Amino acid sequence: MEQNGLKVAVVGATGAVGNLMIKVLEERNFPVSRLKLLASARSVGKTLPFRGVEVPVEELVEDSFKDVQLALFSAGGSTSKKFAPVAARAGTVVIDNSNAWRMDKEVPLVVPEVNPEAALTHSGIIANPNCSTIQMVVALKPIYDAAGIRRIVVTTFQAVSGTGKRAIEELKNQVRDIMNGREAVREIYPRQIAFNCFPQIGPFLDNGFSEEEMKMVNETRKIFSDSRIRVCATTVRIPVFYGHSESINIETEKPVSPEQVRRLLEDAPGVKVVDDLSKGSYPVALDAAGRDETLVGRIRIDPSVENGLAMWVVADNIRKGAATNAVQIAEFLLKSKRL
Ligand code: 25A
Ligand code: L14
Repeated sequence: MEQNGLKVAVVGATGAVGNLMIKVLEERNFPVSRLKLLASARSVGKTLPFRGVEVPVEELVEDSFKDVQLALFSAGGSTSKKFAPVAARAGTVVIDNSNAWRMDKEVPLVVPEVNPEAALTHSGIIANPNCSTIQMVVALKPIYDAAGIRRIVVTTFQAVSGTGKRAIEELKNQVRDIMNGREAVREIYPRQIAFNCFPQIGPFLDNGFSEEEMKMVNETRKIFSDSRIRVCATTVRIPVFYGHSESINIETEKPVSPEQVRRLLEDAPGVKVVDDLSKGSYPVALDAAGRDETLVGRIRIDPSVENGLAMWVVADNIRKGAATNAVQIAEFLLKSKRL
């Protein structure tokens, strides 16, 4: 590890996202002088590899953050609620993947391709948005800037990895059990996930929407700093391991053609246009899995409204939707000499 790098902690290191954070720090050559891996007491005794060295997992406790300059959190909302302020008080910059701090007025909610400068206003904690929101705003930002967006209607098709390791196991086990004539066991999800899909991600709220759907509404407004943008989301769980897909319809302020949108997106950071129907090309979850770009295809006119556009947006929900976005925020802080 580099002498003059940063001392970095990953909280929730043994989880689906935490594990990938370690890998992304390695892949992107983030300057790390020492890596500290934190999880619950359950994981003490495990080690995880970083740059060819096995690093032991330590229990997360109040004084875990001494001398730690940067902490990437992905251990669930209640752990973040409790420990992110503890870390911030110790002088650590926290980039948090949970839902705990996203809508807090003091906490910036950052997607580097969309609102990087918001990160500079932090007072110790920066929030990473929800995976479904991130890929949507990455794809819509260039259109928002060029033509304005009044309204978004989005339906998601979400992979199980967003829920964590135990959900990945649940899909595997159910598929295996059903194919062997056994009954599927259900622990994490409200319905059988193997060979099924259901329109519920998180608990339902009094307004009839799920928590995940309202995250997409509120986070989009905060990231675009636009309280007037209207968003209606339906979030659906499908039996896919990695990669969220989204069907998105937007209403722009000024007219913009699918050709213009394709050109805008071809020049946009973090986006790859995969949209050539003559070759049968459009993006799918299996193509997005393991990559950091947001893939966009099926760009077409929505003839049901004035200035309507429809598109299909796919990304790896635990890379761009979580780990990669968090590391990119840290890279931006470094480049801005704020780390
Ligand atoms: O709903 P939330 O709160 O917003 O949660 C969102 C995320 O938190 C995790 C889960 O991710 C999910 O994506 N999570 C939710 N409920 C959990 C629970 N009861 C939970 N994690 C543990 N227990 P994940 O499972 O992919 O990774 C989560 C990471 O966070 C660490 N972590 C959890 N609680 C912590 C904590 N770290 C510090 N303090 C805490 N209080 C977690 O480490 C992991 O790194 P771990 O040591 O608890 O888990 C190591 C392995 O244990 C398995 N496991 C998970 N839950 C249980 C379990 N084993 C037995 N009993 C369980 N209830 C996991 O498979 C993991 O491999
Ligand atoms: O708010 O279960 O970041 O797929 C994103 C993934 C909530 C859970 C968040 C899932 C999580 C969701």
